[in-house]
Amino acid sequence: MPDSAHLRLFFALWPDPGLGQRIWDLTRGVVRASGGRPVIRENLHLTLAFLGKVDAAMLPELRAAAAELHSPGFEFALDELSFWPRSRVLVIQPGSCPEALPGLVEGIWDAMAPFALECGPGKYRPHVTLAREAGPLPLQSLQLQLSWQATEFCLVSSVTDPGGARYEPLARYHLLQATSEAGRE
Ligand code: 2AM
Repeated sequence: MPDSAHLRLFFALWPDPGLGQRIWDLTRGVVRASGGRPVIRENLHLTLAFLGKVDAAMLPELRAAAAELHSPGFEFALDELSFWPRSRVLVIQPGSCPEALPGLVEGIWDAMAPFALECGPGKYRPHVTLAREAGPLPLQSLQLQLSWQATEFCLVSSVTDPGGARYEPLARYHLLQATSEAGRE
């Protein structure tokens, strides 16, 4: 039965449609080869912080807390394909990432600290999940780099439909640009 009193929330970087399409196009071969269940193109994202089940009444305060963050934007490349055997997912991840990415994640968790949430910070491994219930693959690299210019992050609600997970962005937050004090939400 749907539980309207609670939301399943996470913060994420969401690719713009062009980047989402490039990730999709470049990874179809490897996704097929993995034998896994592909994540649909609209759902491709990079989670920053998974909050878990949250009392819906806390949403306004939680959004306001996130809007207080003043984190810089950054750029990174998704350039490593991996199979994670424990969760049986095929992922693409940055081989290296600027300090600003874990810095943003830390800032989000600091901002969430007053809310005593179900989930908290764990070991952070930035990745985009491409397929679930996948099988192992020989190590391989992508022919092209997927460059991601992170200029904003989102608060997203995860809804489980009969057809699978559906993600609804609830709020967007600008990351600061080097030349300007970016606006909020
Ligand atoms: P995944 O893609 O690696 O499965 C929405 O479910 C997003 O939150 C997904 O990106 C998912 O990561 C992540 N997620 C779900 N449950 C999680 C958990 N318990 N800890 C960390 N991230 C989680």
